[in-house]
Amino acid sequence: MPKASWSPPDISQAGVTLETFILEGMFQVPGATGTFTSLLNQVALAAKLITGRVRRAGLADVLGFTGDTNIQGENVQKLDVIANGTMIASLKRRGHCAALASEELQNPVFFPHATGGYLVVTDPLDGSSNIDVDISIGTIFGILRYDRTEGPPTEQSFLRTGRELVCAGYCIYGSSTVLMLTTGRGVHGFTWDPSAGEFFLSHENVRCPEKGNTYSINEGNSARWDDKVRRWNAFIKEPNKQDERPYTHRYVGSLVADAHRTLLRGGIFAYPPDTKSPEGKLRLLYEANPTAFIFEAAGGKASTGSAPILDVEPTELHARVPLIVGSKTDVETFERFMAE
Ligand code: AFP
Repeated sequence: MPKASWSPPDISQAGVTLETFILEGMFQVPGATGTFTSLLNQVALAAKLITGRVRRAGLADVLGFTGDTNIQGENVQKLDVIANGTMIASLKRRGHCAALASEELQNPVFFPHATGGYLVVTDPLDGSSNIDVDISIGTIFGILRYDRTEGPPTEQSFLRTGRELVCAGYCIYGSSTVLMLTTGRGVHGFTWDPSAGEFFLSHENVRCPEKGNTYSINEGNSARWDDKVRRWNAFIKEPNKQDERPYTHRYVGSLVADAHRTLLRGGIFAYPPDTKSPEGKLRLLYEANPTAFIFEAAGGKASTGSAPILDVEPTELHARVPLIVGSKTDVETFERFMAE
């Protein structure tokens, strides 16, 4: 009989909850007041509540459209509204978040009674078109510090580069629910255990592989790409054993899912500009910046094709940007084609 390769997990390693992990991080910061820790816990609470709604969606009459369109001109799904409302309610509660900018709302939501100095940017439910067909979706968020001595925040307060994020993360509602998080030093992942009602540390100090062999792009847009993107796309599919070409193609159509796979396995995700979306399709503040912040913290790279995403100066709340993220080598190869 073949020897079993599985042995029971080391029970002594179980039990680092997200809350414990965040608290222990706070204890390492001299003078920390607990505000940031508490804010992060509220973001995690929203993720817990949203995962509950997502998991029961087919039973709770929350699938399908509301009949409205959002600021992006997209049809709003019932779960989009629920996720957005959950995020707002959760962040309003403790008064650490002074204002929130969301994909779902034309203008930021201001919390006038807040005393804390943080701003949150979020896509509360990314990948909406996948909701009704049970494909992975997620929540993306980023946290910026806000100097309260400057008076109440305005829309302008959000228009800062991704370098100024103090924290970014996403929660993927996939085959399991996983929350990935970074404050810039290391990326860590926590898996939701519904029986315990807790997120437990499951991916410690994630590093994006230096190079992968998977590419992720909406190939249906190829007629709209420019020649440089087409040349890169042809290159990635050319056979060449030395650098593992042709790459395998994977595309979910939820940024969270495509980014999560790319972060863990390596390779590249690209949403370049095309004739339909000349500025790119993805939103800078609450999709591209948090994703870029995570990839950089994990040793990967995030680019517009010619410059780091984190250096892009936002011109408006819902600005769009080309987004190329993944393994350092793979993103550099893409940039080389764009520079030719
Ligand atoms: P939806 O939330 O409208 O489904 O958009 C998802 C998204 O913003 C991002 O999550 C995907 O990576 C990208 O759009 C997919 O866009 P295409 O459908 O054009 O490939």
